[in-house]
Amino acid sequence: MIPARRAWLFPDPIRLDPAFREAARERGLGTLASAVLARRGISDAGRLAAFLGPAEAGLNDPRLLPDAGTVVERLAAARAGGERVMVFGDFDADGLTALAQLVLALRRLGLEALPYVPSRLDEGHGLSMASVEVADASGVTLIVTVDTGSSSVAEVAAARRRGIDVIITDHHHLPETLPAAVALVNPQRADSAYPDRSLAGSGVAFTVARLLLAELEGDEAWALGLADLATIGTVSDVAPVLGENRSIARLGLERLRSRPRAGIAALMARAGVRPEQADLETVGFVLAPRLNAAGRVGDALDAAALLLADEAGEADRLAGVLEAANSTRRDLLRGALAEARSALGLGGEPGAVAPDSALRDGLAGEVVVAGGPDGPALILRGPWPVGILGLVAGRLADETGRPAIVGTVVGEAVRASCRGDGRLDLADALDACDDLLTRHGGHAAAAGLETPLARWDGLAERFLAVAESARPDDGRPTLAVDLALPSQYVDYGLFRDLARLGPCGPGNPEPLVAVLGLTVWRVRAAAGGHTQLVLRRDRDVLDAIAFGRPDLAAGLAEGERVDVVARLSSRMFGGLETLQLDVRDVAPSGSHPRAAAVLGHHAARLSADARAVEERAAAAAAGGAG
Ligand SMILES: [Mn+2]
Repeated sequence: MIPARRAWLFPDPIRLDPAFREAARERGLGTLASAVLARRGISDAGRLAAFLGPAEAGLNDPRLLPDAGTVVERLAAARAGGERVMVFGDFDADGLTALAQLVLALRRLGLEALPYVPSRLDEGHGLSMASVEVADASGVTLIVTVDTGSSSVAEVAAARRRGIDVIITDHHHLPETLPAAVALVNPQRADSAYPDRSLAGSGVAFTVARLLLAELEGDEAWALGLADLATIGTVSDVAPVLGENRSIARLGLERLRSRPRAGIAALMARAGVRPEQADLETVGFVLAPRLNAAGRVGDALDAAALLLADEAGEADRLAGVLEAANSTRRDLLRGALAEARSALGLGGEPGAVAPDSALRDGLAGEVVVAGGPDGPALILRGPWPVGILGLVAGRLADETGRPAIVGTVVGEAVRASCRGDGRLDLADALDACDDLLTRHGGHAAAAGLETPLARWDGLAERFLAVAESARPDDGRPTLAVDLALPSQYVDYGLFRDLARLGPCGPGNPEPLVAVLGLTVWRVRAAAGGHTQLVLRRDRDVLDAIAFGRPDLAAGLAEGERVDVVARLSSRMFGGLETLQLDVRDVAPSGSHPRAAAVLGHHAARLSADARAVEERAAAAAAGGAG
């Protein structure tokens, strides 16, 4: 018998608002799927209508953006005066897709728009002094930032001194002192009347493009065609696919599938993805990593050029450059992970290779680990490029269920990326280390920091203490369950209902169902390290597949009683669509107290029903006799 690999988090009971329940029924959505939606904040009739209605209806009025009027006026003046405008992006996929959208929108308005992407290593985040100098030398009189700039007080002041206006469009947290920009379009502003605060940088750029096209060209519909780019940035930035972001994703996927722009089509072709099958996983695992790879190990400007390309030959050439950057990134990551795992005593992955020294870019040195292997957090630094630190930290955190800080030495300092375990709030934890840091930023799940090399050990010690105080009793990674049901309640109707929650992605994950009270009927290893299962319930069986779980084939015996957590999926079998469980974890049936409670409750109700039937039969018999 195999114990659960993860700590299953069962959903709290929820009472559905009667009007909401009624609205769901009218739209043909069952109670179980309605409960999942309600737990995700779609809990009244109005929100349900927006969720299930047409995608466009879920977009907000762009004129509600802070400083919307000023933005329109300033760009109208720029167009009238034939000004040259620089669009300053960021080097990640959110910044690059935001940049492409605004460049395309400004060009559509007849403006001359120059894209500028800073270097991750030399310029870092925020509007850079180097870009202000380039703007000045190129006769630019207006800079529009995307996905960055809210903290760039000195750089905006420097631009002003040179007679260059700056419009900031961004979604990052605002500092106390704001830059003296002409406009600061950031839904995070305390005085923002914009209804949605979860837009990514590319979502803000999309909304600004809608604003400008509507107000200056009377053609907002054209701007809606940028939704594919906004979708890539939104997913890449792990912004929740709910609310306006979900509407953007629905519009964007439609565009990606039906008429992908040249650069995206070329990227998908090289990755072997058919456009009509694109979903948010394609966006998150195929498109975003390739765009990011340019900024990590190459030149992010190549990715910007790819997004702006309108000719297939040029798009294909640039897609090749990004494909190569992506495989370099993959090799670097594999090597760094092998080194990190071995230094941490986690055991290596078979086939992992040490990174090619040519890829090291002059980096040398050994891996330094702080704290023991069983500590509350993993803290290490090694000879790795800045661009892959976040990827290494993310993998280590995923694999071990512990927060991870992964750094590299840059000059006299250590730069590091931090990824959380879903429990410890990294922003709070780093605040507690503030006096040891040169700078830090980020949010609960992901953050970055820089500290003088001499303070690294002190930082590690402090962070471990903070993490220790927040350490969970159960060290296993968690698995959030959306519904817990006796297996009899799982059917094709539930699968269809849950499919209406899509598109799924960060913040709106694929619903997971704890299917309780099954018997292993058949179990066999499948090619590629998977396990195929046939699970029996009362009257019939369910097909199931557990990807990446070869251990189940060896560890489960036929006849064993199990509970599984699974995503409901369907597959074609003999010309028929049948339900299949995409199994994420398996546990002995009833081993989780909540699973036992659900099964016990169900059994009690069944026996109460049986008793009622018996009593009715007895009463009928008695009546017949009397
Ligand atoms: Mn962003």
